Amino acid sequence: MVVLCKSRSVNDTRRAVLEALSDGAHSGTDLAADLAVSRAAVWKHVEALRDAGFAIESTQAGYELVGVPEYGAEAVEFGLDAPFEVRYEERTGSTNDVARDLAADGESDVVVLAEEQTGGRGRLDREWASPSGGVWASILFRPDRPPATVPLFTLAAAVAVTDTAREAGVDAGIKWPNDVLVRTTPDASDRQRSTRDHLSTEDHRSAEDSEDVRQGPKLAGILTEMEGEADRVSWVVVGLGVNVNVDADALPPGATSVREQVGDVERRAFVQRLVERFHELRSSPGEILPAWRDHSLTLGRRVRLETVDDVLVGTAKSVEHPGALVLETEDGTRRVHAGDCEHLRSA
Ligand code: BT5
Repeated sequence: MVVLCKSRSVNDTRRAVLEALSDGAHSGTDLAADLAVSRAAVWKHVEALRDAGFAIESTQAGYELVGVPEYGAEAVEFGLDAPFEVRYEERTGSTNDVARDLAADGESDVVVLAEEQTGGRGRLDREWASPSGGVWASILFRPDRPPATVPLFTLAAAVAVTDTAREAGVDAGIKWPNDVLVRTTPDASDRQRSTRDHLSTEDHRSAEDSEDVRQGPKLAGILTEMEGEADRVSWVVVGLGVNVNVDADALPPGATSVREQVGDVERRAFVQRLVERFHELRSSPGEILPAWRDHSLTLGRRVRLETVDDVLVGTAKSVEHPGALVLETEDGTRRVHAGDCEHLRSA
């Protein structure tokens, strides 16, 4: 019988060294024996980890891990309870583009992070401001599903962002389909009005529409891209942009950040939680819609929906698989699969 044995990559060994050190001090000799590599190789991996920002002391008991870097690929991978490899770029055009290139190279289950994006994209090629301090992340995976179900992953990402933001103390909720907003109170109406005053004429859509926009500032957005055939997805990239440790001044009008709402948080833990929650949801798709409905700021609201060829005003009644919004309008029930949604003051 031939046994095929996949050899361990450098990265796998580095991860194994780190994992061992997280349990306490280990001598170079023990690590070498446990991982079936030479002592020189262990030393090289320890040096590489130090270069990546891990504080590893050489004590009498052996190597001891005493500090983890604030952010970066190794930092986020360390202790991540989800099966993803993490890549990190200090500065890149768009993490979605990096992830798409990785997909073209046949890779999967990778999270691409960037400190800063110079060409961050929203839907319909809109600009996405991505200054240093935010969480700009793209998750690449290959679900064994038909392309028509992919919008469900966008909803899952919005749920994951909302849960993570709430755990950080931000009162977040979801505006259909993919915006995470901070919930507003009546007191916030002045701020909203000023937000609206900042919107461009184009953004105002209908100047003659006298209904007030009633929605909180935007904390995060999601851009899902995919490639596939009629009955099977080849790859999906879910891009998540969350304004975390960012000054509101560095963002467009109408945006907010975790810093502005509750102060700075540990980005490493934030991304880990985000990716773990997304992984939980993609592994249990049946939970996505109920969680989305629970977190929705749109359901029950009067909304204006702008689709490719129509503008609809009505009450958002429900969201149906795989993410269509059911709208009650004066002309009856309409199901909308894609478009821009604005929350209006109740009629
Ligand atoms: C989105 O588009 O909300 C999707 C944003 C996805 C960004 C992530 S970051 C990681 C990955 N790499 C990328 O290149 N993209 C993804 P949309 O719904 O079209 O909203 C875009 C609009 O939001 C813009 O036209 C601005 O009005 C506003 N906006 C731009 N930057 C913002 C920011 N940082 N925070 C809040 N609003 C912003």
